Amino acid sequence: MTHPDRPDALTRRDVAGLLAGAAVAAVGARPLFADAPRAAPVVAQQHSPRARPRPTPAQLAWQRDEFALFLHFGVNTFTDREWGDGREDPKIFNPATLDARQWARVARESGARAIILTAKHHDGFCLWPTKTTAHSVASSPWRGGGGDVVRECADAARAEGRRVGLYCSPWDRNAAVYGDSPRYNDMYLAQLTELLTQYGDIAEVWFDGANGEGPNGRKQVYDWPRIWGTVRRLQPNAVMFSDAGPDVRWIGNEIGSAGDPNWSTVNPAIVTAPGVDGPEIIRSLQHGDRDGSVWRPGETDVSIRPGWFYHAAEDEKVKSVDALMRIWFSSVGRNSKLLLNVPPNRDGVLADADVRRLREFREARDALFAREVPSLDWTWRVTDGGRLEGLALLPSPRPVSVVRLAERIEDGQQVARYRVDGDVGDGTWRALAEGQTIGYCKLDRLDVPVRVARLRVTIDEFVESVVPVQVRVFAAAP
Ligand code: FUL
Repeated sequence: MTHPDRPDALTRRDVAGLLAGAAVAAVGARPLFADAPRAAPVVAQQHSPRARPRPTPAQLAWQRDEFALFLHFGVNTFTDREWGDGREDPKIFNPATLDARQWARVARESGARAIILTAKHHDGFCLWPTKTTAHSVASSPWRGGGGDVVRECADAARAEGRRVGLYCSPWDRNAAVYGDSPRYNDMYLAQLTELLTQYGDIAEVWFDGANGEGPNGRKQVYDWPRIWGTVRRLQPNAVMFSDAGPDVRWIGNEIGSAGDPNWSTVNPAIVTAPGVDGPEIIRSLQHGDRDGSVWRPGETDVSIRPGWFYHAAEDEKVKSVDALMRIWFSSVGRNSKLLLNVPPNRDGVLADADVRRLREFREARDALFAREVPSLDWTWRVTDGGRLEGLALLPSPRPVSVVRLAERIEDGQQVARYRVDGDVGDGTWRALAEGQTIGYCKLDRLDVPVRVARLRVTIDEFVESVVPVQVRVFAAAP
Protein backbone atom coordinates (compact mmCIF):
# COMPACT_ATOMS: atom_id res chain seq x y z
CA MET A 1 0.00 0.00 0.00
CA THR A 2 1.16 3.51 -0.60
CA HIS A 3 0.63 6.10 2.08
CA PRO A 4 -1.35 9.16 0.97
CA ASP A 5 1.60 11.20 2.14
CA ARG A 6 3.68 9.44 -0.46
CA PRO A 7 1.34 9.33 -3.43
CA ASP A 8 4.24 9.91 -5.81
CA ALA A 9 5.08 6.29 -5.24
CA LEU A 10 2.46 4.61 -7.39
CA THR A 11 2.43 0.93 -6.63
CA ARG A 12 2.95 -1.54 -9.44
CA ARG A 13 -0.70 -2.42 -9.03
CA ASP A 14 -1.70 1.20 -9.60
CA VAL A 15 0.32 1.40 -12.76
CA ALA A 16 -0.97 -1.92 -13.99
CA GLY A 17 -4.48 -0.68 -13.26
CA LEU A 18 -3.96 2.45 -15.32
CA LEU A 19 -2.47 0.54 -18.20
CA ALA A 20 -5.18 -2.08 -18.09
CA GLY A 21 -7.74 0.70 -18.07
CA ALA A 22 -6.20 2.29 -21.11
CA ALA A 23 -6.24 -1.00 -22.95
CA VAL A 24 -9.88 -1.59 -22.11
CA ALA A 25 -10.79 1.87 -23.28
CA ALA A 26 -9.01 1.27 -26.55
CA VAL A 27 -10.52 -2.08 -27.42
CA GLY A 28 -13.96 -1.93 -25.88
CA ALA A 29 -15.27 -3.32 -22.63
CA ARG A 30 -15.12 -6.61 -20.88
CA PRO A 31 -18.34 -6.94 -18.87
CA LEU A 32 -17.53 -7.66 -15.25
CA PHE A 33 -20.98 -7.66 -13.71
CA ALA A 34 -24.30 -8.91 -14.97
CA ASP A 35 -25.90 -5.46 -14.87
CA ALA A 36 -22.99 -3.68 -16.48
CA PRO A 37 -24.03 -1.48 -19.39
CA ARG A 38 -22.93 -2.58 -22.84
CA ALA A 39 -19.80 -0.99 -24.14
CA ALA A 40 -19.74 1.22 -27.19
CA PRO A 41 -16.80 1.32 -29.60
CA VAL A 42 -14.51 4.05 -28.34
CA VAL A 43 -11.98 4.63 -31.07
CA ALA A 44 -13.58 7.95 -32.02
CA GLN A 45 -12.98 9.37 -28.57
CA GLN A 46 -9.27 8.69 -28.56
CA HIS A 47 -7.53 12.01 -29.06
CA SER A 48 -3.91 12.51 -28.21
CA PRO A 49 -3.73 13.64 -24.60
CA ARG A 50 -0.69 15.63 -25.62
CA ALA A 51 -2.90 18.36 -27.05
CA ARG A 52 -3.59 19.68 -23.55
CA PRO A 53 -1.03 21.71 -21.55
CA ARG A 54 1.05 19.48 -19.32
CA PRO A 55 3.32 20.03 -16.32
CA THR A 56 7.07 20.39 -16.51
CA PRO A 57 9.19 18.04 -14.37
CA ALA A 58 9.62 20.89 -11.84
CA GLN A 59 5.86 21.44 -11.63
CA LEU A 60 5.32 17.69 -11.19
CA ALA A 61 7.86 17.55 -8.37
CA TRP A 62 6.23 20.58 -6.75
CA GLN A 63 2.78 18.96 -6.89
CA ARG A 64 4.01 15.63 -5.58
CA ASP A 65 5.30 17.36 -2.45
CA GLU A 66 1.62 17.89 -1.59
CA PHE A 67 2.48 19.70 1.62
CA ALA A 68 5.12 22.27 2.56
CA LEU A 69 5.81 24.43 5.61
CA PHE A 70 5.99 28.20 5.29
CA LEU A 71 8.20 30.01 7.83
CA HIS A 72 7.53 33.71 8.37
CA PHE A 73 10.40 35.04 10.43
CA GLY A 74 12.20 38.38 10.70
CA VAL A 75 12.04 41.71 12.49
CA ASN A 76 8.25 41.44 12.78
CA THR A 77 8.81 38.49 15.10
CA PHE A 78 10.44 40.95 17.49
CA THR A 79 8.14 43.95 17.02
CA ASP A 80 4.94 41.88 17.17
CA ARG A 81 3.79 43.27 13.84
CA GLU A 82 2.61 41.73 10.60
CA TRP A 83 3.95 44.35 8.23
CA GLY A 84 7.11 46.17 9.32
CA ASP A 85 7.62 49.66 7.95
CA GLY A 86 11.31 49.28 7.16
CA ARG A 87 12.48 51.51 10.00
CA GLU A 88 13.14 48.67 12.42
CA ASP A 89 16.53 48.67 14.09
CA PRO A 90 18.38 45.49 13.00
CA LYS A 91 19.58 45.21 16.60
CA ILE A 92 16.17 43.93 17.66
CA PHE A 93 16.78 40.73 15.70
CA ASN A 94 18.30 38.31 18.21
CA PRO A 95 16.77 34.81 18.21
CA ALA A 96 19.08 33.56 20.95
CA THR A 97 18.49 29.83 20.54
CA LEU A 98 17.64 29.66 16.85
CA ASP A 99 17.54 26.03 15.79
CA ALA A 100 16.79 25.48 12.11
CA ARG A 101 17.26 21.75 12.64
CA GLN A 102 14.14 21.80 14.77
CA TRP A 103 12.21 23.49 11.91
CA ALA A 104 13.37 20.83 9.49
CA ARG A 105 12.75 17.95 11.85
CA VAL A 106 9.23 19.16 12.54
CA ALA A 107 8.68 19.52 8.80
CA ARG A 108 9.72 15.92 8.22
CA GLU A 109 7.73 14.58 11.13
CA SER A 110 4.63 16.43 10.01
CA GLY A 111 4.92 15.09 6.46
CA ALA A 112 5.86 18.41 4.81
CA ARG A 113 8.32 17.78 2.00
CA ALA A 114 9.51 21.35 1.51
CA ILE A 115 10.20 24.45 3.58
CA ILE A 116 9.78 27.99 2.32
CA LEU A 117 11.48 30.72 4.36
CA THR A 118 10.83 34.48 4.20
CA ALA A 119 14.38 35.52 3.35
CA LYS A 120 13.05 39.10 3.10
CA HIS A 121 9.58 40.37 4.00
CA HIS A 122 8.06 43.75 3.12
CA ASP A 123 10.18 45.49 5.79
CA GLY A 124 13.29 44.81 3.71
CA PHE A 125 15.26 43.11 6.50
CA CYS A 126 17.37 40.36 4.97
CA LEU A 127 17.86 37.09 6.84
CA TRP A 128 21.13 36.53 5.02
CA PRO A 129 24.27 38.75 5.01
CA THR A 130 23.51 40.41 1.70
CA LYS A 131 25.89 42.81 0.00
CA THR A 132 22.95 44.89 -1.24
CA THR A 133 22.01 46.58 2.04
CA ALA A 134 23.14 46.93 5.65
CA HIS A 135 19.56 46.16 6.70
CA SER A 136 20.27 42.51 7.41
CA VAL A 137 21.33 39.92 9.97
CA ALA A 138 24.89 41.22 9.57
CA SER A 139 23.84 44.35 11.48
CA SER A 140 22.16 42.37 14.24
CA PRO A 141 23.64 41.00 17.47
CA TRP A 142 22.59 37.47 16.50
CA ARG A 143 25.65 35.21 16.21
CA GLY A 144 27.70 38.36 16.68
CA GLY A 145 26.58 39.62 13.27
CA GLY A 146 28.08 36.55 11.61
CA GLY A 147 24.89 34.54 11.24
CA ASP A 148 22.93 33.52 8.15
CA VAL A 149 19.38 32.24 8.68
CA VAL A 150 18.97 31.28 5.02
CA ARG A 151 22.08 29.08 5.17
CA GLU A 152 21.08 27.41 8.43
CA CYS A 153 17.56 26.79 7.16
CA ALA A 154 18.68 25.45 3.77
CA ASP A 155 21.31 23.16 5.30
CA ALA A 156 18.91 21.85 7.93
CA ALA A 157 16.14 21.25 5.41
CA ARG A 158 18.42 19.24 3.15
CA ALA A 159 19.78 17.26 6.09
CA GLU A 160 16.20 16.15 6.75
CA GLY A 161 15.52 15.46 3.07
CA ARG A 162 13.24 18.49 2.64
CA ARG A 163 13.31 20.75 -0.40
CA VAL A 164 14.09 24.43 0.02
CA GLY A 165 12.06 27.39 -1.15
CA LEU A 166 12.67 31.11 -0.63
CA TYR A 167 10.32 34.07 -0.35
CA CYS A 168 11.89 37.41 -1.20
CA SER A 169 9.35 40.21 -1.05
CA PRO A 170 9.34 42.48 -4.11
CA TRP A 171 7.78 45.27 -2.04
CA ASP A 172 10.56 46.69 0.13
CA ARG A 173 9.81 49.44 2.64
CA ASN A 174 13.44 49.93 3.62
CA ALA A 175 15.32 50.19 0.33
CA ALA A 176 16.16 53.82 -0.42
CA VAL A 177 15.97 53.16 -4.16
CA TYR A 178 12.52 51.57 -4.01
CA GLY A 179 10.36 53.44 -6.51
CA ASP A 180 13.37 54.47 -8.56
CA SER A 181 12.37 51.58 -10.74
CA PRO A 182 15.52 50.64 -12.69
CA ARG A 183 17.72 51.00 -9.62
CA TYR A 184 15.45 48.97 -7.37
CA ASN A 185 15.05 46.31 -10.05
CA ASP A 186 18.86 46.05 -10.10
CA MET A 187 18.98 45.76 -6.33
CA TYR A 188 16.20 43.18 -6.23
CA LEU A 189 17.90 41.16 -8.97
CA ALA A 190 21.15 41.31 -7.00
CA GLN A 191 19.35 39.97 -3.92
CA LEU A 192 17.76 37.16 -5.90
CA THR A 193 21.10 36.37 -7.48
CA GLU A 194 22.70 36.00 -4.06
CA LEU A 195 19.88 33.77 -2.86
CA LEU A 196 19.89 31.64 -5.99
CA THR A 197 23.63 31.15 -6.29
CA GLN A 198 24.85 30.69 -2.72
CA TYR A 199 22.43 28.23 -1.19
CA GLY A 200 22.33 25.20 -3.46
CA ASP A 201 19.25 23.87 -5.24
CA ILE A 202 16.16 25.97 -4.66
CA ALA A 203 12.86 24.24 -5.38
CA GLU A 204 10.54 27.25 -5.29
CA VAL A 205 10.87 31.03 -5.47
CA TRP A 206 7.89 32.80 -3.93
CA PHE A 207 6.87 36.24 -5.20
CA ASP A 208 4.34 37.89 -2.93
CA GLY A 209 1.78 40.10 -4.63
CA ALA A 210 1.17 42.30 -1.56
CA ASN A 211 2.03 45.91 -2.09
CA GLY A 212 0.93 48.76 0.13
CA GLU A 213 2.68 51.55 -1.75
CA GLY A 214 1.15 54.76 -0.51
CA PRO A 215 0.45 57.94 -2.43
CA ASN A 216 4.01 59.12 -1.79
CA GLY A 217 5.23 58.87 -5.35
CA ARG A 218 7.42 55.83 -4.74
CA LYS A 219 5.63 53.54 -7.15
CA GLN A 220 7.86 50.75 -8.30
CA VAL A 221 7.52 49.28 -11.79
CA TYR A 222 8.84 45.76 -11.51
CA ASP A 223 10.69 44.24 -14.42
CA TRP A 224 8.98 40.86 -14.24
CA PRO A 225 10.36 39.46 -17.50
CA ARG A 226 13.88 40.16 -16.27
CA ILE A 227 13.17 38.83 -12.77
CA TRP A 228 11.58 35.63 -14.05
CA GLY A 229 14.29 35.19 -16.67
CA THR A 230 17.01 35.49 -14.03
CA VAL A 231 15.42 32.90 -11.78
CA ARG A 232 15.00 30.52 -14.72
CA ARG A 233 18.64 30.94 -15.69
CA LEU A 234 20.05 30.55 -12.17
CA GLN A 235 17.73 27.79 -10.94
CA PRO A 236 16.19 26.07 -13.95
CA ASN A 237 14.59 23.39 -11.77
CA ALA A 238 12.82 25.83 -9.45
CA VAL A 239 9.16 26.70 -9.83
CA MET A 240 8.21 30.36 -9.56
CA PHE A 241 5.11 31.22 -7.55
CA SER A 242 3.07 34.41 -7.85
CA ASP A 243 -0.45 35.49 -8.78
CA ALA A 244 0.80 35.30 -12.35
CA GLY A 245 3.06 32.28 -11.94
CA PRO A 246 4.72 31.72 -14.28
CA ASP A 247 4.89 28.15 -12.93
CA VAL A 248 2.59 28.04 -9.91
CA ARG A 249 -0.28 30.41 -9.16
CA TRP A 250 -1.61 31.78 -5.89
CA ILE A 251 -4.97 30.18 -5.12
CA GLY A 252 -6.67 33.53 -4.56
CA ASN A 253 -7.28 33.51 -0.79
CA GLU A 254 -5.41 32.90 2.44
CA ILE A 255 -7.99 30.74 4.21
CA GLY A 256 -6.76 27.41 2.90
CA SER A 257 -9.42 26.83 0.29
CA ALA A 258 -8.79 26.06 -3.35
CA GLY A 259 -11.65 26.54 -5.77
CA ASP A 260 -13.92 23.68 -6.74
CA PRO A 261 -13.54 22.98 -9.60
CA ASN A 262 -9.82 23.62 -9.75
CA TRP A 263 -8.12 23.43 -13.15
CA SER A 264 -4.34 23.43 -13.30
CA THR A 265 -4.61 25.21 -16.64
CA VAL A 266 -5.07 28.97 -16.93
CA ASN A 267 -5.63 31.61 -19.54
CA PRO A 268 -2.44 33.66 -19.05
CA ALA A 269 -4.13 36.82 -20.38
CA ILE A 270 -6.28 37.09 -17.22
CA VAL A 271 -3.64 37.41 -14.46
CA THR A 272 -0.63 39.03 -16.04
CA ALA A 273 1.33 40.33 -13.03
CA PRO A 274 1.52 39.78 -9.27
CA GLY A 275 -0.69 42.03 -7.16
CA VAL A 276 -3.51 42.76 -9.60
CA ASP A 277 -7.03 42.41 -8.27
CA GLY A 278 -10.62 42.02 -9.42
CA PRO A 279 -13.41 39.43 -9.47
CA GLU A 280 -12.35 37.81 -12.75
CA ILE A 281 -8.78 37.59 -11.49
CA ILE A 282 -9.82 35.94 -8.22
CA ARG A 283 -12.05 33.54 -10.16
CA SER A 284 -9.18 32.51 -12.40
CA LEU A 285 -6.82 32.11 -9.41
CA GLN A 286 -9.36 30.02 -7.51
CA HIS A 287 -10.58 27.82 -10.34
CA GLY A 288 -8.06 28.05 -13.16
CA ASP A 289 -9.48 27.95 -16.66
CA ARG A 290 -10.70 24.72 -18.22
CA ASP A 291 -9.54 25.71 -21.69
CA GLY A 292 -6.44 27.60 -20.53
CA SER A 293 -3.36 27.26 -22.67
CA VAL A 294 -0.82 27.24 -19.84
CA TRP A 295 -0.20 24.71 -17.04
CA ARG A 296 -0.13 26.76 -13.81
CA PRO A 297 -1.43 24.79 -10.82
CA GLY A 298 -2.62 26.56 -7.66
CA GLU A 299 -0.80 26.68 -4.32
CA THR A 300 -2.88 27.17 -1.16
CA ASP A 301 -1.07 29.22 1.50
CA VAL A 302 -2.62 29.59 4.93
CA SER A 303 -1.28 30.15 8.44
CA ILE A 304 -1.70 27.80 11.37
CA ARG A 305 -2.32 30.98 13.41
CA PRO A 306 -4.33 34.13 12.73
CA GLY A 307 -1.15 36.01 11.72
CA TRP A 308 1.77 35.05 9.47
CA PHE A 309 4.40 36.05 12.04
CA TYR A 310 4.70 34.72 15.59
CA HIS A 311 2.78 36.61 18.26
CA ALA A 312 2.69 35.20 21.79
CA ALA A 313 -0.86 36.50 22.11
CA GLU A 314 -1.91 34.00 19.44
CA ASP A 315 -0.57 30.90 21.22
CA GLU A 316 -4.12 29.97 22.14
CA LYS A 317 -5.35 30.54 18.61
CA VAL A 318 -3.49 27.78 16.79
CA LYS A 319 -5.93 26.12 14.39
CA SER A 320 -7.59 22.93 15.60
CA VAL A 321 -6.93 19.54 14.05
CA ASP A 322 -10.46 19.58 12.61
CA ALA A 323 -9.79 22.93 10.97
CA LEU A 324 -6.47 21.67 9.57
CA MET A 325 -8.16 18.52 8.25
CA ARG A 326 -10.80 20.62 6.51
CA ILE A 327 -7.97 22.64 4.98
CA TRP A 328 -6.28 19.42 3.82
CA PHE A 329 -9.43 18.38 1.98
CA SER A 330 -9.97 21.84 0.49
CA SER A 331 -6.36 22.16 -0.70
CA VAL A 332 -4.56 18.87 -1.33
CA GLY A 333 -7.98 17.29 -1.81
CA ARG A 334 -8.83 19.81 -4.52
CA ASN A 335 -5.88 19.42 -6.82
CA SER A 336 -3.79 22.03 -5.00
CA LYS A 337 -0.74 21.99 -2.77
CA LEU A 338 -0.86 23.05 0.86
CA LEU A 339 1.68 25.61 2.07
CA LEU A 340 1.04 25.81 5.81
CA ASN A 341 2.68 28.68 7.67
CA VAL A 342 4.18 27.87 11.08
CA PRO A 343 6.19 30.86 12.30
CA PRO A 344 9.31 30.53 14.47
CA ASN A 345 9.13 32.50 17.72
CA ARG A 346 11.57 35.00 19.26
CA ASP A 347 13.81 32.17 20.46
CA GLY A 348 14.10 31.04 16.85
CA VAL A 349 12.17 27.79 17.29
CA LEU A 350 8.69 26.61 16.43
CA ALA A 351 6.46 27.04 19.49
CA ASP A 352 5.30 24.02 21.47
CA ALA A 353 1.64 24.62 20.66
CA ASP A 354 2.31 24.56 16.91
CA VAL A 355 4.61 21.53 17.08
CA ARG A 356 2.00 19.62 19.05
CA ARG A 357 -0.74 20.58 16.62
CA LEU A 358 1.36 19.54 13.62
CA ARG A 359 1.92 16.16 15.26
CA GLU A 360 -1.80 15.74 15.90
CA PHE A 361 -2.56 16.79 12.33
CA ARG A 362 -0.18 14.14 11.02
CA GLU A 363 -1.72 11.51 13.31
CA ALA A 364 -5.21 12.42 12.16
CA ARG A 365 -4.21 12.02 8.50
CA ASP A 366 -2.43 8.76 9.22
CA ALA A 367 -5.53 7.43 10.97
CA LEU A 368 -7.92 8.54 8.25
CA PHE A 369 -5.81 6.97 5.50
CA ALA A 370 -4.66 3.90 7.45
CA ARG A 371 -7.08 1.36 6.00
CA GLU A 372 -6.73 1.45 2.24
CA VAL A 373 -8.97 -1.17 0.69
CA PRO A 374 -6.48 -3.48 -1.02
CA SER A 375 -6.50 -5.36 -4.32
CA LEU A 376 -9.16 -3.42 -6.17
CA ASP A 377 -9.24 -4.71 -9.70
CA TRP A 378 -10.84 -1.97 -11.80
CA THR A 379 -12.42 -2.69 -15.13
CA TRP A 380 -13.07 0.32 -17.34
CA ARG A 381 -15.51 0.62 -20.21
CA VAL A 382 -17.01 3.40 -22.27
CA THR A 383 -20.79 3.26 -22.11
CA ASP A 384 -23.35 3.91 -24.83
CA GLY A 385 -23.66 7.46 -23.59
CA GLY A 386 -19.93 8.07 -24.05
CA ARG A 387 -19.20 7.96 -20.34
CA LEU A 388 -16.26 6.15 -18.85
CA GLU A 389 -17.24 3.74 -16.16
CA GLY A 390 -15.05 1.78 -13.81
CA LEU A 391 -16.23 -1.10 -11.65
CA ALA A 392 -14.47 -2.91 -8.85
CA LEU A 393 -15.48 -5.59 -6.41
CA LEU A 394 -14.23 -5.12 -2.85
CA PRO A 395 -12.55 -8.17 -1.28
CA SER A 396 -15.34 -8.02 1.29
CA PRO A 397 -17.89 -5.30 2.18
CA ARG A 398 -16.17 -2.34 3.84
CA PRO A 399 -17.30 0.95 5.42
CA VAL A 400 -15.87 3.44 2.92
CA SER A 401 -14.92 6.81 4.40
CA VAL A 402 -12.63 8.46 1.83
CA VAL A 403 -12.25 8.14 -1.93
CA ARG A 404 -9.09 9.46 -3.58
CA LEU A 405 -9.19 9.99 -7.33
CA ALA A 406 -6.19 10.94 -9.44
CA GLU A 407 -5.50 11.66 -13.07
CA ARG A 408 -2.20 10.95 -14.77
CA ILE A 409 -1.38 14.65 -14.89
CA GLU A 410 1.81 14.02 -16.85
CA ASP A 411 -0.71 13.93 -19.73
CA GLY A 412 -2.62 16.99 -18.57
CA GLN A 413 -6.01 17.34 -16.92
CA GLN A 414 -9.09 15.91 -18.62
CA VAL A 415 -11.87 15.09 -16.17
CA ALA A 416 -14.65 17.69 -15.89
CA ARG A 417 -17.37 15.73 -14.06
CA TYR A 418 -17.49 12.46 -12.15
CA ARG A 419 -19.55 10.36 -9.75
CA VAL A 420 -18.69 7.62 -7.30
CA ASP A 421 -21.35 5.10 -6.26
CA GLY A 422 -21.29 2.11 -3.96
CA ASP A 423 -23.33 -1.08 -4.16
CA VAL A 424 -24.53 -1.51 -0.62
CA GLY A 425 -24.63 -5.28 -1.07
CA ASP A 426 -28.01 -5.95 -2.64
CA GLY A 427 -27.34 -4.47 -6.06
CA THR A 428 -28.57 -1.02 -5.05
CA TRP A 429 -26.22 1.79 -6.05
CA ARG A 430 -25.87 4.57 -3.54
CA ALA A 431 -24.22 7.90 -4.37
CA LEU A 432 -21.02 8.36 -2.39
CA ALA A 433 -19.48 11.41 -4.04
CA GLU A 434 -19.67 13.59 -7.11
CA GLY A 435 -17.60 16.43 -8.39
CA GLN A 436 -16.06 18.21 -11.33
CA THR A 437 -12.27 18.35 -11.61
CA ILE A 438 -9.88 15.65 -10.37
CA GLY A 439 -6.36 16.53 -11.54
CA TYR A 440 -3.46 15.36 -9.37
CA CYS A 441 -5.68 14.47 -6.41
CA LYS A 442 -9.34 14.74 -5.51
CA LEU A 443 -10.37 13.65 -2.03
CA ASP A 444 -13.99 13.01 -1.13
CA ARG A 445 -14.74 12.35 2.50
CA LEU A 446 -18.08 10.78 3.42
CA ASP A 447 -19.78 12.38 6.42
CA VAL A 448 -20.88 8.93 7.51
CA PRO A 449 -19.00 5.86 6.20
CA VAL A 450 -21.07 3.66 3.87
CA ARG A 451 -20.63 -0.11 3.84
CA VAL A 452 -20.26 -1.19 0.22
CA ALA A 453 -19.56 -4.42 -1.63
CA ARG A 454 -18.50 -2.89 -4.92
CA LEU A 455 -17.71 0.51 -6.32
CA ARG A 456 -18.53 2.33 -9.51
CA VAL A 457 -16.72 5.43 -10.77
CA THR A 458 -18.36 7.23 -13.67
CA ILE A 459 -16.62 9.98 -15.57
CA ASP A 460 -19.44 11.89 -17.19
CA GLU A 461 -17.42 14.59 -18.91
CA PHE A 462 -13.91 14.89 -20.30
CA VAL A 463 -12.35 17.94 -21.91
CA GLU A 464 -10.90 16.05 -24.86
CA SER A 465 -9.71 12.53 -24.19
CA VAL A 466 -11.22 9.59 -22.39
CA VAL A 467 -8.61 8.41 -19.91
CA PRO A 468 -8.97 6.17 -16.89
CA VAL A 469 -8.31 7.57 -13.46
CA GLN A 470 -6.61 6.06 -10.46
CA VAL A 471 -9.00 5.22 -7.63
CA ARG A 472 -7.98 4.56 -4.06
CA VAL A 473 -10.47 3.84 -1.33
CA PHE A 474 -10.03 4.11 2.43
CA ALA A 475 -12.20 2.42 5.00
CA ALA A 476 -13.29 3.68 8.38
CA ALA A 477 -12.26 1.83 11.51
CA PRO A 478 -14.49 -1.25 11.90
C1 FUL B 1 0.79 38.39 1.97
C2 FUL B 1 1.74 39.22 2.82
O1 FUL B 1 1.36 40.56 2.88
C3 FUL B 1 1.71 38.58 4.18
O2 FUL B 1 2.45 39.30 5.11
C4 FUL B 1 2.24 37.17 4.03
O3 FUL B 1 3.59 37.19 3.65
C5 FUL B 1 1.41 36.40 3.02
C6 FUL B 1 1.94 35.03 2.72
O4 FUL B 1 1.33 37.09 1.83
O5 FUL B 1 0.55 38.91 0.75
